Amino acid sequence: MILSRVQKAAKKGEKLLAILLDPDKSKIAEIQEIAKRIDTIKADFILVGGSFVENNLTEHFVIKLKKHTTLPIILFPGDYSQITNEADGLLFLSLLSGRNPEYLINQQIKAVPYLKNSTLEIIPTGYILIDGGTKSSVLKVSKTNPIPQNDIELAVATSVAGMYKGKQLIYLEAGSGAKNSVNSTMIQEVKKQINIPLIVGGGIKTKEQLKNVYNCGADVAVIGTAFENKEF
Ligand code: 1GP
Repeated sequence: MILSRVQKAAKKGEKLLAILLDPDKSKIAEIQEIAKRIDTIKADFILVGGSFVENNLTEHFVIKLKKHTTLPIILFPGDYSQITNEADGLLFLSLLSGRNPEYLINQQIKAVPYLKNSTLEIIPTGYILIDGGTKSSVLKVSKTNPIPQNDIELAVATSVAGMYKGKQLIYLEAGSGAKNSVNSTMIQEVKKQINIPLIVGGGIKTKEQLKNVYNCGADVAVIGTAFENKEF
């Protein structure tokens, strides 16, 4: 089970790496090579999703990817229509930093018919957008404001509220391709105040940054763009 693996690792202080693949950007013809590279860097999970993915592409992508990897494939959908039972798990996201009901509850309701008979492991996740210095896709699609990097108090309160609401994971997200990843103080302070695993992603471009994110308290780091650009 994916969540229990993350929980156990977090307890032991073992750091996990997830590679994010966007079916809209990754070429299906290159999946074998992509899966090989993921193996080489010893990732623990593959996240699949994006803000704009055309219909059925996610399912097609996951089916192909499964042929070349044994790693758990976790959906990270920008929209309920990206849900496919071909994956292993689903980050059931609520965009807690935003005040748009569509991404707080409406998308989740729309997902239910897709999940009723599904075997996906559904993982309730508090998704918190932090200002990464660029207009992220999440910001554009959700039409919500990110939490400023210096508002540590708000990031902490939002994360703790997410935990009290029953989320099993908190995901601090600077946005794909962010100029600035989530700052060290914010990661440290959020980590101190929650007792559920913490995921951090967005704008992690170097091994040093990755190490720092782990040292500050992230249990799982997510890398998308830098992997895509073969910088990892
Ligand atoms: C985005 O956190 C992920 O949702 C990964 O971001 O593409 O910047 O690595 P990057």
